[in-house]
Amino acid sequence: QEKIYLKDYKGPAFSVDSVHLDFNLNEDFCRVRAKSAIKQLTAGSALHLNGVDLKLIAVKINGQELQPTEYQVTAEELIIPSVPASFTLEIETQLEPQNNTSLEGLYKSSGIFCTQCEAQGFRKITYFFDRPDVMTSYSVTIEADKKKYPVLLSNGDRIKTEDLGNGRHKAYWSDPHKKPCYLFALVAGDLGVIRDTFTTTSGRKVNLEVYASHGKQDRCWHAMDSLKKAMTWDQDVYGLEYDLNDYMIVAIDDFNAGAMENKGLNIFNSRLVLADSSSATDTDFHSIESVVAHEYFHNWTGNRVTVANWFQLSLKEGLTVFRDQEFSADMTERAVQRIEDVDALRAGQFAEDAGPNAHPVRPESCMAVDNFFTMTIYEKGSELIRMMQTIVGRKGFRKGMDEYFRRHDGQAVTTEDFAAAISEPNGKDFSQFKRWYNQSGTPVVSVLEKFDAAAGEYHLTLEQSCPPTPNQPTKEPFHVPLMMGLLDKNGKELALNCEHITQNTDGKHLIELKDHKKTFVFKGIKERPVLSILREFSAPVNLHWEASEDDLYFLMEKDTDSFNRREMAQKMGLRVLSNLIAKARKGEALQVDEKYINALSAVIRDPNIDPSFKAKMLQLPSYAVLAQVEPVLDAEAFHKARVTVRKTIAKMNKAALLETYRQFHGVEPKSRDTKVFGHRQLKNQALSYLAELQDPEILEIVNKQYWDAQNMTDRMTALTILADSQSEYREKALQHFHDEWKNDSVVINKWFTAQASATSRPDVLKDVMALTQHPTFNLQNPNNVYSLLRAFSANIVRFNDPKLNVYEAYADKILEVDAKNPQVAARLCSAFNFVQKLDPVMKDKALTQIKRMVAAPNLSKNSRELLQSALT
Ligand code: HT7
Ligand code: ZN
Repeated sequence: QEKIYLKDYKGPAFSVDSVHLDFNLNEDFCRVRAKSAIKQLTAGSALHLNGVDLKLIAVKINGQELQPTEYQVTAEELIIPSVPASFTLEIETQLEPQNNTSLEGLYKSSGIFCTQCEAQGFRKITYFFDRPDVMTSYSVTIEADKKKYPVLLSNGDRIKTEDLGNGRHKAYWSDPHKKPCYLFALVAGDLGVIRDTFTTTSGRKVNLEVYASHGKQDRCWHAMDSLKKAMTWDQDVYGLEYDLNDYMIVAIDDFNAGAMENKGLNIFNSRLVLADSSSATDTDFHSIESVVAHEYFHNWTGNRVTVANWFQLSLKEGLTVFRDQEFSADMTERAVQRIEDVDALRAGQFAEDAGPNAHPVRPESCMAVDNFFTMTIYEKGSELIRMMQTIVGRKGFRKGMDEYFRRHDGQAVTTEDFAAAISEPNGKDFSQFKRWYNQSGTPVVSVLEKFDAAAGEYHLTLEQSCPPTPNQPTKEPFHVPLMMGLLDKNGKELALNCEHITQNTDGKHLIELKDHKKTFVFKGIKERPVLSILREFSAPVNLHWEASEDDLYFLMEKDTDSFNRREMAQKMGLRVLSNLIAKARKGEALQVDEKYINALSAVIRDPNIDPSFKAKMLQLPSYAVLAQVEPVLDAEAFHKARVTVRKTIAKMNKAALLETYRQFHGVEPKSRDTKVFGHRQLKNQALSYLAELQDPEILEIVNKQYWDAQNMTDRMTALTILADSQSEYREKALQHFHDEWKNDSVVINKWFTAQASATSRPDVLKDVMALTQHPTFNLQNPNNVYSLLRAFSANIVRFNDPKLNVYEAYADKILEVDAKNPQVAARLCSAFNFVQKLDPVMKDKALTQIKRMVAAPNLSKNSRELLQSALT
């Protein structure tokens, strides 16, 4: 299949001053008339317009209809070899949105017409320059049946609505801001709405509207509150105001991703809008707040300044993820937010960077542009922005952001442009730093320490390397900002007397490692200090540091950097688990290290640790992390080791865990305060530890929590525990949840996930396959697919169970989904990223299935690209 390359990128040969789109929506077809004012930028260019799955009705240039001999239609283009220097182009196409299962372009979801144009969906609406560097002014008219589609929305300003007198009506919209076509949006349907207003710093009154299906309006207020918080934050932190009179959010049930930042008209997956305490967990509320903010922040980082081509996707996504992470940190607890973000980065992005689909943050090539929407582009991209901020300090970063908008507002630009805007006003040289954009793989930083008591010197040697990744066998050294400190034996920060240490404007001490290897000498150190390095996870690297156990336990207790306290707990957890995994693989008995249990027990019993932070301290390293650090992905051994540790902790701390549970259970069950959220998290974690004991008395508490729950967090915690048990309470609770929520397209997904995520039940494959046939499951609904099939693939223990034939069943499902919706199928393919980590028998089974899928005659290029690389 054909690849596209960044090196082949050429600027557009035409510009479009304006486009008018006229939609005539009907039940069995939709007519689109597009009228564009076009100018040649490169004289004599043939006109190549992108278009896929379109029925072309007519083409006119300057009002004259073209004869079929005057143009050419291919599977992906409309080509007009000869056009004037400046002209009006009219194109009429016909679509069938009701049969569009790919959920890109114009499609129907639960009776509502809606669009998804990023990355290349606009070409399924009309023939156009479907590339982000062609920015145009849009006006739109939408005509539809008035009763069935009373709400007609598009981008920008609402001009008027006309009653056409024949049961149909027509809405007129005009967007004053130039935009690329991927930000175009249309919604037509019968929707409920909630309204509010927001007045910007400079006095613009903005009408805020959140649309959802009728009866769901009450669940939209959290999204509305989140939007107002985001608007305030962007003004306060970056001085950025909203620039239109209306801001609309529409919740849609069938949506490939989370949400879409279309100018003035965000379209959201319903699961990221709808929430109240009986239907949504604390985590759902948190995700909604952060995604609503993310899409809002795109208005400046993505829409006002957009990408020159899709290879630059991280320019907007990495930057906007960074902005939403910082927003969340300000709305909640900074350290806890950072821990969550780094956990997600490690579990997902580090795995991606170590697997067959590793790619740079600014990739060089691809087969399917949609495959660019990865954790590397988003989450690693965000880490790159964070490192820039760490290097220049917050004030310096704000100066750089101001400069970025001053230089590039209204333009389509590159990651190079961004780096220049941040570095130049701060007098920094980012030429080496930019390697982070071009080189894939997670760098390793090795730490070697030496204390010279006689000289009063502490020597810190840092050496960096980066494992080979696809097409990149060797790497140049990165510019790595390492935030650090040295502690005395009481945990006090020592003054750092080292010529290479810098202090950024936020007062943080930094080593900027640029060499392959370098020793940093700290003078005036009287006693052996304890090193705390990579504070706040200041760079996305793997640290190889053979610190002594004593130092790790010391830092766990005393480090002034909260992130590192938890990090040391993880490090110790990994050492203990690796040891047990090795034993389990040899069939030896498992005994958990006493010191480790004592350290975690001390955390459980310490009343001075903040509850939400305590919950993070008590988490064991995830299966996803184990799969990366262990030489072999041995699901059974992982499970044995992890369960043994959890059980031992529970056994040794049964009374203390019960006390924690009782202290916080039932307190302010409806509150959404961050503090209460933390209390609930801790007491539910205590319960899940206790459940490892499988005591009837504990299962009774779990069951009672299920039935008495006054919020979804408590209910789901109990259901998840029961779903993974052989308890007599299991079936009744699952049945009840199903009966309660079977008609709720958002909530029922939790029921699928609870069953697909069970690690201890041997029957999960059977359960999952039976659920794919369940009347509430629809293989064409992405949320159903993700919450059942993708959740199952994330269940590393059962997905890689050697006793089950999982890979074959899963491959069948990928093929089935791929035939309808390639984007969703491609997201399922990442389950095979660990293939090189499997033992020979399992690897062979996985490769057999991958080969079978690649050989399937009509496999989409999305899935093909991801699977093929797993074979090389
Ligand atoms: N910019 C949006 C990405 C997106 C998307 C990508 C591929 C397929 C469907 C999609 N829907 C939305 C979301 C964001 O990052 O803000
Ligand atoms: Zn985004």
